[in-house]
Amino acid sequence: MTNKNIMIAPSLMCMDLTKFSEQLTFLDDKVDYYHVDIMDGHFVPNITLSPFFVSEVKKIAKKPIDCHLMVTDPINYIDELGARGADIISLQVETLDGKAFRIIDKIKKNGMKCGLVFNPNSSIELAQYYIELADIVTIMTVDPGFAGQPFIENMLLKIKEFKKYKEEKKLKYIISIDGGCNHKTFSKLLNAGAESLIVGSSGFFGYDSDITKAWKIMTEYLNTSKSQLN
Ligand code: S6P
Ligand code: MG
Repeated sequence: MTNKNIMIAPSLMCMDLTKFSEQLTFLDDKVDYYHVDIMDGHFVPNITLSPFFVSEVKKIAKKPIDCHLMVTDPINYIDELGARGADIISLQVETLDGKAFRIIDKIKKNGMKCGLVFNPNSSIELAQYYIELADIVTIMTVDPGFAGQPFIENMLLKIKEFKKYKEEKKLKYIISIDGGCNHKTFSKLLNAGAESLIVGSSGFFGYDSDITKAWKIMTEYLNTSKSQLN
């Protein structure tokens, strides 16, 4: 079954920070949740948003905030992000060997939901004993670390695999996609089984510097893709 009720999560590292308040106020009654990339310069060679940024978003946003942790040691971030208003913490599965259950438990004890993120070459088996604990599973369709990278077409097969696994095991996770979600990929992503799209610079924020226009352009593309679903 393909998904017409696709969720949208703007990637805030791609927003215009000179229009922080204006853009968040515009988005808040339209999006499903916010995606906040937190990097440490070790797990990926970049540094972007921070726990402080999360608390600034929280002053305006009513929609949930999902923090995508691209950090070597995620456990150090959980308490602070919880205190600053994060609603979901998404962990890279590559950072969890030997500590997955402890970290997920900590996230849930802080009253947050837990997401799991898979790098392009990480397979579902990496998390097979704890994936049932995930509320959201995010499939990276670019290597993590930077916005505006080319979409990896092979990931369409992986999305189908995660969809099949979810159905077979009767799991609850939402299938979310991070990287290159735009008019060139919307139809393919929806057909493969994507349920939530993280939209950044190659699509939404890149369509127009005026966020009202950018939103209109994106929703028109999305509506066309939905109407063409197999
Ligand atoms: C990448 C990061 C992403 C980007 C997003 C940008 O490491 O996890 O969340 O912000 O992919 O989207 P786009 O359209 O520029 O690829
Ligand atoms: Mg991300």
